[in-house]
Amino acid sequence: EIRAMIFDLDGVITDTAKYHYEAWKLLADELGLPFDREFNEQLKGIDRIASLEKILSQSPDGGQFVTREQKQEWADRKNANYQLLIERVDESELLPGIMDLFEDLLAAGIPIGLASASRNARTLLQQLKLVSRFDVIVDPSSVAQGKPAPDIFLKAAEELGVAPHYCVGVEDAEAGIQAIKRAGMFAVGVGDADILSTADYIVSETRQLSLERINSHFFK
Ligand code: B16
Ligand code: MG
Repeated sequence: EIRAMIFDLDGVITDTAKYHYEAWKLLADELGLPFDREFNEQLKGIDRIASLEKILSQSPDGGQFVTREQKQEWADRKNANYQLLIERVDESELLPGIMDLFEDLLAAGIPIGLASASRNARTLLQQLKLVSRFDVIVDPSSVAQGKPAPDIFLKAAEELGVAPHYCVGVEDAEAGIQAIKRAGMFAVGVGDADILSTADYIVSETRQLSLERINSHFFK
């Protein structure tokens, strides 16, 4: 049976992908680099510096001569853009169905973990008034490798004290589904079935998430 559920943040609990997009777009424009919504898809679930490196790889020299200090400065600039954009996020930006799912998990006694790559995750949960709902919030800077490596999901399971095969991971990004599968967990994908094809169960929108339905697919 399901003994824990571990959630991604951006794209699952709230739609911050649009703010990440705008913040990167501002930086990319300043640097004269191409960047559009399609390219932004590749950055979902990917940490800040790795995202920057993907954007820089679009420059004529592939960004190979950019120093580590310069990368840090640009990444900081993107984050400053992002923090301004998320300043006014509140409970109204919680994605549909999430609160109901949390209520059902609470009623069923199933603990909830957060496995977000975002260093802004705790701030966002505070603004969404959700911090107390989580039994565990993994600090992404505490794990060696970002998604698609399984580290952050494994850390969440360990902190919850639940073996991975009793855990369900919920993700909107391809890299995130890979991380869940590599952790040996049941993967629920939210979004495009073609992109998330390796998930064990896929819904197109958060409003379709229900504990009952996930349960009926769990390692079926
Ligand atoms: P930050 P998730 C990820 O969050 C985002 O999907 C990704 O686009 C972002 O670059 C990453 O967090 C790092 O975020 O710059 O705020 O530390 O989907 O894993 O919740
Ligand atoms: Mg995500």
